[in-house]
Amino acid sequence: MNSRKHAPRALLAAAVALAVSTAYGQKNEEKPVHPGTPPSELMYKGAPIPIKPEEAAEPKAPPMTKEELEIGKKIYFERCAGCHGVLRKGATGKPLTPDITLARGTDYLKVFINYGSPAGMPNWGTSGQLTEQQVDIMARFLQQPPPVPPEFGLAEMKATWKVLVPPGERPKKKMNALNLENLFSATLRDAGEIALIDGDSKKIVSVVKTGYAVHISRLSSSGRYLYVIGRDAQVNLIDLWMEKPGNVAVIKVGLEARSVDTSKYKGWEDKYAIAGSYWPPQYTIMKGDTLEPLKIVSTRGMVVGTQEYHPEPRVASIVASHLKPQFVVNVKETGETLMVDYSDLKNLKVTAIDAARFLHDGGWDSTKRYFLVAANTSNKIAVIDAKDDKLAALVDVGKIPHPGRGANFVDPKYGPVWATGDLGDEGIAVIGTDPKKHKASAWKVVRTLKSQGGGSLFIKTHPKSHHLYVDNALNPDPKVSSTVAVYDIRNVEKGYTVLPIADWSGIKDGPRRVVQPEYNKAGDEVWFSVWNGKEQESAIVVVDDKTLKLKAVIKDKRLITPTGKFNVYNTQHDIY
Ligand code: DHE
Repeated sequence: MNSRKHAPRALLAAAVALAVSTAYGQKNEEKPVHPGTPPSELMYKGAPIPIKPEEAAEPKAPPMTKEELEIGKKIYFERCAGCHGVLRKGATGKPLTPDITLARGTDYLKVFINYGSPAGMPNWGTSGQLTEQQVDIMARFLQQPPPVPPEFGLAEMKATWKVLVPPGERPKKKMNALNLENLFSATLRDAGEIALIDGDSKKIVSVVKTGYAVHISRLSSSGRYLYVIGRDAQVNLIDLWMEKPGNVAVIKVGLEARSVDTSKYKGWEDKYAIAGSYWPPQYTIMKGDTLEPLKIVSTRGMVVGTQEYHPEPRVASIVASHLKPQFVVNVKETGETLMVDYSDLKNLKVTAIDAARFLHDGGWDSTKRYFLVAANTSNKIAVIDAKDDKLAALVDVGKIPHPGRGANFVDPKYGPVWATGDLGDEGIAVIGTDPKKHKASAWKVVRTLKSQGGGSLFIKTHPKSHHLYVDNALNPDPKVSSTVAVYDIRNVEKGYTVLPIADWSGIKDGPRRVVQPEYNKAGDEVWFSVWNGKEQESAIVVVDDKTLKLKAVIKDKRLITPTGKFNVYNTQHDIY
């Protein structure tokens, strides 16, 4: 039946996002209400986006009261937009535009929102997640033209931009006794903060206020400056040379964002920072030491392959090239990788490489010539050649690859390889990365390892280690999501050892998701977050990489919802 094919799918996805109505750690998160769709996928895609309802303009055709529209907007931006896009044109989720929803009508939509469907539509009404009134509001809201949040140009950015400590008033040399190279910046997601943790003593040195739901930290080329981006598109610049490292500048580059990096090419060290936004779809190049916005470039344009216009192509991962004065900017919905030459911002040269749709996260190969980026719901890894500025390959992998920055190691049989885990299945794709000496295996999946299951977010190794760690943070089985699998890269086919990280933390309650392995500078310790709800205790567990035994547990009241951790040295030098 046609109707079951289209509207339910669209609504399914909307509801999927709605299903994730509660962020991690809240009470019903372990209660999946999504028959047919793995909870891991739903949880990951359905994170609320930080656009405030009042920031979205009024829709034009409202057979709804103003109050109802506000409720609809709020529910949509908090629950649905992360998956379906702010403009409802579909992103990783299906489109929910009026041409689809109007044809279905209110009663039809209500039934689906209320009861769900075997295809995966959650039973929002009958599960009690939405009231009857909310179901009715959403059914009508989805037939309205999507409200459009405002643009965010130079004037808006400048209005948010603050230099808290001007460069001239900053220290001329490092004023603290910290071993900066082994410092970790840990995301405290739901606190809107990062914790700076001394890798040697494992003590929190400082907790710094940042944007809402911080996403990642990256280092300047020199290692002095730390850049942190929040989901609300706030960039914080932290000076690690200060006696107590803290914020020296702050700016908002939009309403929603995920990525930040800094210029690393010789002669341009610490000069520029770049941040990519989800809304508005654009990237912003800023002065490295003040965050002054210098150049804003929209990413709206045509999708690779179909060459149709997309109004909201979000900026996913960004990485700085070591080979040229270039930023590698990956645009999700159009599937283009933009090689942005920052040597002349007034005459900006951008090489647009057709990769594949849904570009997300990725990392360099060991030579730092090739950037391997997941085109996640296309189930591909795109290999970008940053020397010749072209696509080297598109590699088919498993379902929804999610590498973080991936893992580089030398495979005894196939030579240098890079690996990614999958969110959507249990596979780990090991891809050959050496087209010179191992031509036959270059850009091919040379091995597919089996992990503990789906829901893998991050994989990690270190040049000095012979271990490969794979988390399964979003696996629905708590036994899996609270542990980590380790492979011996000298014999990866031998299978994995499971480390009970969450048990080692001593924490008994909560989902205790084990997420994002990160090495210390020496490459002999691996840090894992034990990520619990905001009101619950969380921890960071440190494992001795040689013995695979517990080395330390970092617990502190301030350690609220730790997710990513970024070792200064490894992040600065792209070691993974
Ligand atoms: Fe992330 C990296 C986007 C959900 C933790 N995340 C990234 C990057 C992107 C991205 C584009 C790459 C940045 C770069 O390298 O420049 N993440 C998104 C989403 O759009 C998504 C799916 C949903 C959302 O609404 O945000 C999402 N991410 C999550 C989570 O749920 C995680 C687990 C916890 C959280 O903070 O919300 C999470 N993402 C991370 C981490 C990294 C990351 C820890 C960096 C990994 C690294 O080792 O570099």
